[in-house]
Amino acid sequence: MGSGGLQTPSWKAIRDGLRGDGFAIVDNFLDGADLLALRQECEAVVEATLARLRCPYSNGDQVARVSGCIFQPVRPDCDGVHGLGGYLQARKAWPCSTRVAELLLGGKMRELVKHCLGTGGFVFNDQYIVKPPSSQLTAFKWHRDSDQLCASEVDYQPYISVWCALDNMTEGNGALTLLPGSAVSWQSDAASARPEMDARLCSNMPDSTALDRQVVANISAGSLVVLSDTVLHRSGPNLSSFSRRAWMPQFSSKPILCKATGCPIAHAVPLEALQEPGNVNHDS
Ligand SMILES: O=C(O)CCC(=O)C(=O)O
Repeated sequence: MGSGGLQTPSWKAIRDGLRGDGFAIVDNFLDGADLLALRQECEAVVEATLARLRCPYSNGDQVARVSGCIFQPVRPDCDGVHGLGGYLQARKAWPCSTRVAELLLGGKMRELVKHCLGTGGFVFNDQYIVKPPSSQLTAFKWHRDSDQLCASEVDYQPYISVWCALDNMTEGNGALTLLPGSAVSWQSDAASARPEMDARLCSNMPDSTALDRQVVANISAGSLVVLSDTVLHRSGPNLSSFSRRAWMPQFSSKPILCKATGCPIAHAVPLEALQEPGNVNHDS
């Protein structure tokens, strides 16, 4: 954490942040080559998504309306994607980049996940959040990432979101804003988290006194925020003249499954099943 330059993060500080505040900021996690690959993949994924949705990127409000500013490299509903082989197959095909797959599944990310979750973890989801320029419709209201998993048909498991800034973040372009201490106390097992999860369902708007504590993550490109799936956060609209891009892979402690079918509700790619950290075999 802390100041400038690529260095080994303080894992303890990250864990303490996650458990205490519900999030932790890690400066300069990505290097220049990571950023370049992510920005290139991001551009290709946005282009492919908007072509499918028949939406021009020049109309920021329309982009925000049709995409919700969310762009997924591998859509969970594609046939055959759920297994490890299927996921890796999809992740090496256009518009995805091999270099980003190596980052997502490789040593640096696996170490971060292991320190945060205490286990090897599973890739649960992977998405870009791109706010087109000058659009009021690009704000995200206060929410917790796992709000949508409170449905009783989902077998909830705790997870983290690794929100990586691909551009310098400011209040003017819609930086992430978090409420420290708003997360359900960190549990690595779902059974203990569940009652607290259910109790907080109706409490997504922080009271005005709590708002004094909100933290705007004015972080630079290459830095990241690790969030508990239960911490309250929001982001403002992008009123700048440039796109605002973030990459947000999510990692669960166990597969997150639909109770009725036993299928993953998004992905469930076991990081520990991959052999050499940093050396992803795309043919496995
Ligand atoms: O990137 C952002 O501005 C916020 C994204 C977010 O909160 C989410 O995807 O849950």
